[in-house]
Amino acid sequence: MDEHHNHFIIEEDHTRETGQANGNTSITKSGFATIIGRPNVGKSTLVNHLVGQKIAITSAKPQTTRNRIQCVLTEERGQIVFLDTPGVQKAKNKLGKYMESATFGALRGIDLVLWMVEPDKRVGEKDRAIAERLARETVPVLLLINKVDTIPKDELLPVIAAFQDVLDFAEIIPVSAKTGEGCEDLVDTVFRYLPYGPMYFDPDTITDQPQRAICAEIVREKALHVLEDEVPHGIAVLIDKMKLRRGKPLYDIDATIVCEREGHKGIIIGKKGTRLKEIGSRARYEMEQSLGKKVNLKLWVKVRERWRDNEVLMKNYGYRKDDLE
Ligand SMILES: Nc1nc2c(ncn2[C@@H]2O[C@H](COP(=O)(O)OP(=O)(O)OP(=O)(O)O)[C@@H](O)[C@H]2O)c(=O)[nH]1
Ligand SMILES: [Mg+2]
Repeated sequence: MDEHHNHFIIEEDHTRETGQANGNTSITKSGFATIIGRPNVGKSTLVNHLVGQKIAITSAKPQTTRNRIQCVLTEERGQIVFLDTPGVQKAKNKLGKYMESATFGALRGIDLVLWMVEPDKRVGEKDRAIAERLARETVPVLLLINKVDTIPKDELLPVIAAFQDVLDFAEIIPVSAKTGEGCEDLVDTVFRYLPYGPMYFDPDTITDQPQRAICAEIVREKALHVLEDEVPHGIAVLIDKMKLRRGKPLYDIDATIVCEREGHKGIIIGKKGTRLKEIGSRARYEMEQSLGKKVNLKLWVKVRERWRDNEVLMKNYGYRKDDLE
């Protein structure tokens, strides 16, 4: 992030023309907007909707997102880089600490914070703690009241009033990441707050996530959907092999689901392997959508006790502290 930061300092007046090569002069805006909030409020659902592609996995279970994920929205008027982050929650292990760094580190060197909340007028302690943390930020904070499709219109004003009491917001925008309501307004507003400047990424870029990481996340998402209770929270997914078959539009992918206990392994596999099969067929379908090619997916399950407190294992599974710098 630091190099971007320098970039802002160099471009003091925040105006710069681009597109001069072909004689056209167009002025673009570009910058970074971090989405932060409690688990399960809909952060990842929103970024997927905004960039028009499923990049970040989502589920009805809290703590779905574990890494910081960049999703890029490019329009003629400029480029917004959204940073999706893990939901703010008390860390219970090293993975939790890692997730915390992924979230709060995403507040450095950015242009705008989008704080997402549920449409509930009782502002809980956890949201108050987030407000206190955000009060220290110098960049503008937009409040996104998500899931407005779940409440009657007349319940919105009391929610707005309640949150206005906890922080000084640049704007408050009601949205529904599910139906898309309010999202155009949101994008217009974000652009208003971004500085003028050239785009950071090629217009074709949608995310910083490598295809391998996306495939691993797809398997984890399907495990979250298929498995009950605490089991999916102890899961990591490793892509052991991902290879395009010679001369064929087909990927051979081997992936391992890592869990924390022998008992969990049995649950994941299920009677006669039915549950693992279910995870596999759902994951394969979505990988094919994402890769635009056929996929031959083989899934394995192994136990690594307390991997969430083991930095070496965490690194292997894609949770690398160095990547968060
Ligand atoms: N009705 C409704 N449901 C939504 C909306 N946005 C998200 N959801 C649902 O809320 C749940 C959580 O969504 P996620 O996008 O995974 O939430 P998150 O904030 O990324 O959660 P973490 O990654 O755990 O922090 C999912 O079941 C979504 O389908 C919305 O606008 N309306
Ligand atoms: Mg998420």
